[in-house]
Amino acid sequence: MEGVLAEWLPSSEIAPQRLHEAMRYAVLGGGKRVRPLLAFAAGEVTGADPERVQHAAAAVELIHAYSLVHDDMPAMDDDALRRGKPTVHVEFDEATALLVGDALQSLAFEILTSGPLADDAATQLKMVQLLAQASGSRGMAGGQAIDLASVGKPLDLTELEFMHIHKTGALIRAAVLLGAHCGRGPEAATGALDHYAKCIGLAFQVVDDVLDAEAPTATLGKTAGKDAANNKPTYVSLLGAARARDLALELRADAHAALDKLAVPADRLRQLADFVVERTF
Ligand code: GRG
Repeated sequence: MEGVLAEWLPSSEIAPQRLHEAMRYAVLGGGKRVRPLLAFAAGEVTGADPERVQHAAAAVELIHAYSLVHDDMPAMDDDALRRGKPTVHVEFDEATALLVGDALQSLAFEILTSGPLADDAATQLKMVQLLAQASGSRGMAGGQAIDLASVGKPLDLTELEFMHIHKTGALIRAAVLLGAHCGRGPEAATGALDHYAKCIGLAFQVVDDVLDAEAPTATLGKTAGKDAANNKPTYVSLLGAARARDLALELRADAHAALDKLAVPADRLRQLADFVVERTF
């Protein structure tokens, strides 16, 4: 994955050098790469060629990287540390950080349309639509808007879940579905994979809230304790850490149960659900 991303990102020796350098800084050498791993694991279920999946996975990871760059900016979460290093607007400047996000988003769609990634053009068109919807105002960007509007407000569990299904869950779901669409007959597996993806997308966020409250900055590679400092509603503020962890375990059990409906074992997807709830960073 690192090699694929490094290859798609323009060289920092090509003009505009500073923008390209900042794009590479934002994407390379950090991050758990959970979304690409999910795309590869879902692709296994539909017998997808990894040579195809790697490009779909790169597209999703670039959208994710763009979202982190913009989220860290002063107008949003205003953070100075990401993936263990200074955030893009701190290392470069705000205008560059804005452009990095813009350019990474465009590059994601360039990658998704640069060669055959599915058995037929209609399926690939569906993949482009899936990623566009997952990133847009009815997906991640919409979730972020709700998040920004909810600071200091007492959301209930349903409202919190709605926000996170969009902000975090939509792109995780897209990673799973895009990987699956690189293979044969993805629609046969889509229902079960969709349910799996929704469960782990939410579990990912529940665990993120617990880690923000409990893990040290050095382990996370980003500033810990920000949710409480910013008076943000989270699963920990609503349920307490112990019940939030129980919820993550319930969501994992639901995710595993969804995989049981598939015609193939899907071991890697199972392991990734485990990683999502057991991770410490
Ligand atoms: C700016 C349009 C726009 C959206 C931002 C994803 C997001 C929306 C903001 C990130 C803020 C945040 C902490 C969200 C919680 C879950 C999450 C996406 C955490 C970061 O993802 P990881 O842990 O990061 O997969 P790495 O660095 O490992 O890739």
